[in-house]
Order: sequence, then C-alpha cells, then structure tokens
Amino acid sequence: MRRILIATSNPGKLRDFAGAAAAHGTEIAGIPGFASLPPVAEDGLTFEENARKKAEAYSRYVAGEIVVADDSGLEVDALKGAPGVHSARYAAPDLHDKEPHEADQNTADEANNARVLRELTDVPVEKRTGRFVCVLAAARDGKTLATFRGVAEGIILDAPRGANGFGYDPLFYFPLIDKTFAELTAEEKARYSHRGAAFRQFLEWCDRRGH
Ligand code: ITT
Repeated sequence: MRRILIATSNPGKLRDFAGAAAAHGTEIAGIPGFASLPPVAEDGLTFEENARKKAEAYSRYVAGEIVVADDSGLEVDALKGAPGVHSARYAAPDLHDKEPHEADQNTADEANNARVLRELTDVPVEKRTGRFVCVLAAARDGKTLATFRGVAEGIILDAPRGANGFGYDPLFYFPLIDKTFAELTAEEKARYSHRGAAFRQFLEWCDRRGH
C-alpha cells in the first residue's frame, strides 16, 4: 500500500486526508516527531507560497521521502477574499490585539467563526458566497516537486450547523447536497471538499510518476 507523509499540526486536516486516502488504497502518516520540529513561518501572501514553504521545510527531516503540506482557508466574497491565508488566525485582533499576520499562534475555531459572522452581519444570503481553497505542495529533500489546488464553492450561513469537521465547517453550506461541511460524513467530505479534490490530483500525479 502506498504511504504518504503529511506535514500538518491540524488534526482535522489529518482526518480529512485519512478519509480521502481510504478510497484510494493509500495510507497517510504524520512526520515522525512532528510536534517537536520548529514551526515554519507562514508569511507568504498566497496559499501556494505557504504550502511550498511548509512542504520544503518539513521534507528536510525525512530524507528521500515525499512530504505533502496543505495550506488552505476560506475566501468570503463580501469580505474581499478574507479570511483567506489568515484563516487560522482570523480572530487575533479580538483575542490578542494583533493583526493575523503578526500573531504567533492560531486562534480557536469558535473565535474565528465569530469574527466572520460578525463581519457578515446584515449581509443578505445572495451576497454570502465564498469558497474553501486547499493548495497541496509535494516536496522531497527541500524542493517542491508539484502543487495541486482544490476548491469547494458554498454559502456562509448566519449561524453554525453540524458537529463534524473543524474550522469554518459549521458555517459553510454546500448547496449541491444541502448540508454544511460539518454535517458531512468522512466519505462525503473527501468527495466534495477542496482538500479531497486537491488530494485526488496529487494521487493521479503519483500514479503518473510511479510513486
Ligand atoms: P498546518 O499549517 O499545521 O497544516 P493550520 O490549521 O495552521 O495547520 P493553515 O495555516 O493552512 O493550517 O490554516 C487553515 C485554516 O483554514 C484552518 O485552521 C481552518 O480555520 C480553515 N480551513 C481550512 N480547511 C478547512 C476545512 O476543510 N474546514 C474548515 N476550515 C478549514
């Protein structure tokens, strides 16, 4: 069975990857000792830049292995694409009196969701469009080999719904199957999500390259 190393500190992402890999006879694993490795500064202006930075940095710890890193987030049209690359730290002004790019740690999902909801107060449903974006970078020995982008289009609700998933999932309504991402099973999230889409492209690339 093919085994892929994923460099992430986010257990929600790891669960999503496990779900996406299960359908493809692939096993995913974390980087050994990941928690004690120095964090990578996510100061890029795009998902792609940050994904490459993470994959390149962490691949140096596992010589010869392909390492995949994910940079992802929610883009809300009415907020001009925010929270975007700052999705994981969007509540930093509320909690730490710092802008997200100055924050040195992620902020809690509930606080991030609360900021998005507050900023969308009185925005009507037809203007609450947005998308989840996931960029995966695959790197080996400090060099990016390829990147893959997956997108899921939806609507930002005015209250959370559902208990599965993580991050902004309870606010993200996916019209195609009339559920929020927090109401999806692991299989559904793998099938419909930005992360599932990017991961499938990565697996096709592996197949073509014989990895
Ligand atoms: P790593 O960098 O260690 O992988 P992270 O959580 O810091 O973990 P990012 O910098 O890529 O990762 O931030 C992604 C944020 O975007 C994440 O914390 C969520 O707030 C949001 N997000 C991304 N994908 C999501 C999903 O599938 N469902 C809900 N929220 C998501």
